[in-house]
Amino acid sequence: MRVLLVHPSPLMYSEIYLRLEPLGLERVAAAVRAAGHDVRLIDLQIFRHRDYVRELDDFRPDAVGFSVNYLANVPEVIDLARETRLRRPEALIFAGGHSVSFIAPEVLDHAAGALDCVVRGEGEMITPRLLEARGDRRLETLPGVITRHGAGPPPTLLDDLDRFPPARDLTRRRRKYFIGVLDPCASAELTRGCPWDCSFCSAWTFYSRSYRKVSPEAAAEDLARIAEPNVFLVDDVAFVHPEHGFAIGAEIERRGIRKEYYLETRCDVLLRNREVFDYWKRLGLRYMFLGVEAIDEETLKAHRKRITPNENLKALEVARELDLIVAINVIADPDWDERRFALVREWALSVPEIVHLTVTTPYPGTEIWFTDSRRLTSLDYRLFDVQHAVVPTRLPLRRFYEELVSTQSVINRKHLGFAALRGAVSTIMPMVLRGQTNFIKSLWKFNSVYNADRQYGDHDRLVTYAMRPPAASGGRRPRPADLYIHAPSNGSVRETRAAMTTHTESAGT
Ligand code: B12
Ligand code: SF4
Repeated sequence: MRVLLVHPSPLMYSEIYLRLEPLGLERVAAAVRAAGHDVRLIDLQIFRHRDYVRELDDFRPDAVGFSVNYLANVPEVIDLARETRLRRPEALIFAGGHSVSFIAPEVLDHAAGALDCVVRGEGEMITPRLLEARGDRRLETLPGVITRHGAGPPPTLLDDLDRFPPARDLTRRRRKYFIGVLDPCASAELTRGCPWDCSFCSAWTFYSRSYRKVSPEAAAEDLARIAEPNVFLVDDVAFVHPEHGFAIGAEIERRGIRKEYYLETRCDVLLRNREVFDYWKRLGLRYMFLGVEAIDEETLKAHRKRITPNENLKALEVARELDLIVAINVIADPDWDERRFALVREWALSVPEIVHLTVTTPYPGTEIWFTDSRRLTSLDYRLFDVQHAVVPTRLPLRRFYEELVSTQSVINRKHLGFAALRGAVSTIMPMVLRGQTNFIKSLWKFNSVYNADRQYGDHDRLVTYAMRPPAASGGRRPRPADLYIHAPSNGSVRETRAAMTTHTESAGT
């Protein structure tokens, strides 16, 4: 069967800093290809809609699958599915991925028949079975599959992450993938899931709080296959188990793999497992992203981050000692006033790290989607991108965006100002000489993307597909299991317990 897999366009507020390969879709593609199908993949972060239409006409797929990891992409994917139905009426058209897993019935309703089904959860095991069942009227008997007529049993977790290494050969124009100065940059996965349970996050609910590891041999084998000199590690929290990081490192050394790496982790994990990060520094670790989220105790508790401001500060010191380029995230609450923005600006300028601001956003799949009693001010999927306020702001909305943008631009100037750029010339010049210009182009985009008028104006756009607000919960916290997408497997429960034992010792909870 001819199968076309599609990744939607980038969200404009992230395109300045990065553009990364659709790793999840590449893994689904690998599984589908292993089942004997002819597979193509098109990434609309790079290609245009007209390229997609051309691909439909040339390749004439029997099945088309869309990846919907991001809520903000929902309207685009529904429109693409409708267009696809017109051009390929007999094709099996489906969607899968992180966000759509939490809102499958409403997306099927919006699509009004343009989507045959939504696949909840991990796609590797179920997609080949779904293709086999094409034409069967009872697709919804398959695990994780939802149609307008019913839903199959909950999806199960992939028992072995070593299977189906990403089909990177299917992504075209790979030189377009980059993150900051890591240009070009590939992506890889060493672990999947997160054992913590922050109230604003859906990474743990999607994977039912499981935590699984790729074997050191398979991880190194995958890295060895990567042609790019730089690698973004997509793990939610890198090196929760230091011995796993050391074992992969040993394989990397044995094979003589030399790359530069970017990873994301928690401050307490860095404090506890400093040696493994130190070791990876020697292997090529260059960038680290730390989810600090808040600078005061009360907000950290509200996020259930299970860490103190003091631990966060200590972790920043450790990262500085390791001489890594560190970016940190702080969550701006719509309740912030001018004084609070000023405080954060002052703090951000006082630390050498790159501070990134996102806006508190209750998402389907998170606990705050149910508990945040504040009324949603928008049901436009496109605004749920952590750069817009979708609950009432204390400041007038426009003023809120002015404060947000001015805080972001002060921080941006600190890192990308003339003096900072002069220091980066030695990094940039070789890239330019190699024709790698993603990073250099991104330097001039800030003002056109982060712009209070534009962000405020986004609220006036016509809403064709409105989100379904959460059922009234009276502000009650839902049971974790009610948020989970997958039915946890025995192996994954064992792994999670092991991860949590280490975590509990450190957090004292
Ligand atoms: C890596 C990552 C990124 C990369 C994205 C790379 C890319 N192009 O896809 C970068 C750094 C660019 C990124 C950016 C952002 N991200 Co992000 N990201 C992640 C992260 C940590 C891992 C995703 C990943 O690669 N996993 C590994 C692969 C193998 O899994 P996967 O993609 O989920 O795919 C599997 C399944 O979902 C499914 N599947 C996926 N596609 C399809 C398609 C079909 C047809 C089928 C059947 C199945 C299927 O099968 C795959 C294999 O099992 C997730 C958290 C998480 N754990 O999921 C957050 C996450 C997805 N990101 C999130 C957010 C908020 C963002 C940003 C908006 C943040 C910002 N500050 O701007 C931006 C927006 C990016 C954009 N669209 O332009 C949120 C999503 C929120 C939401 N509900 O929309 C998440 C859940 C993080 C969180 N803690 O809440 N992100
Ligand atoms: S530690 Fe990170 S990935 Fe895990 S639940 Fe918290 S925010 Fe999400």
